Amino acid sequence: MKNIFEAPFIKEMCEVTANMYCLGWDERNGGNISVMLDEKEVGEYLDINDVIRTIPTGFDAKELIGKIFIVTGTGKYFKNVAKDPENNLGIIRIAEDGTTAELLWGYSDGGKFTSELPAHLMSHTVRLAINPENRVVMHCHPDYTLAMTQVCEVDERKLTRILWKQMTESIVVFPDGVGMLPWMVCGTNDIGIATAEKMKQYRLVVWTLHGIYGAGKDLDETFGLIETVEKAAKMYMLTAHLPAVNTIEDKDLKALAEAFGVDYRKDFLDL
Ligand code: 2HA
Ligand code: ZN
Repeated sequence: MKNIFEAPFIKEMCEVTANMYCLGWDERNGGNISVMLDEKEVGEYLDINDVIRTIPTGFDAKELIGKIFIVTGTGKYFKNVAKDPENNLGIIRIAEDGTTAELLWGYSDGGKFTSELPAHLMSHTVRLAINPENRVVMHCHPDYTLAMTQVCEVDERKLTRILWKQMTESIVVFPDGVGMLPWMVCGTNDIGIATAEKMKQYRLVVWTLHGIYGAGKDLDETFGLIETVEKAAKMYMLTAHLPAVNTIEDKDLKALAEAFGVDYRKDFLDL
């Protein structure tokens, strides 16, 4: 058996949580990440038949039965993941009943997965149906994205248009736009269902006065999506109170999307 602390999936989780903490996106126990792992790869580091304990998830994830995920722990701090991955992370498999998680590694102090597991697993299910390569769901609390939700209406067309117009990269990176939910109680099946519903159209979903969800094929892609939204939100919050002298017009957004060959939300432009 190989040393699990050397496994790429553990090292990447340590790196990404440290980066997110340093960017200020994950204060205290804020944020959570889940990554679907390849059973064969996990089997090089763990006896996947050895279940440490079982933990009810509180909902039915029948489309994900048998799938293995590495998930950040509830109440755990991103700041601490790299120095103690075995306590702050867990590797779980969705059991045959669809409603139980089998712990294969981690949560070593008796803990469990993030309270946002419903939003994660429901989002995985939806994104996998759209793109079988999807592996990652990531949630965090980036400053400017959050600030924007204080001053922008809960209107994803309006939000996306503002973000697209802040900088050239935006429409190229997230041509599918950004979904937006009104403020809701977090950690519930309801917010999980609402997020997954948005994930049918978007890889990015903003939670008003809370944070953002991103989904992608790997940690880099997902982090990059959120990073680009946050950069655009920052440009907006730095300049919204000043007269805009130079702006990207709708015809420019169309030209950009066409130049980069991205399939964008045409109904989000006024042409
Ligand atoms: O895990 O961010 O949304 C802490 C949170 C809850
Ligand atoms: Zn949160």
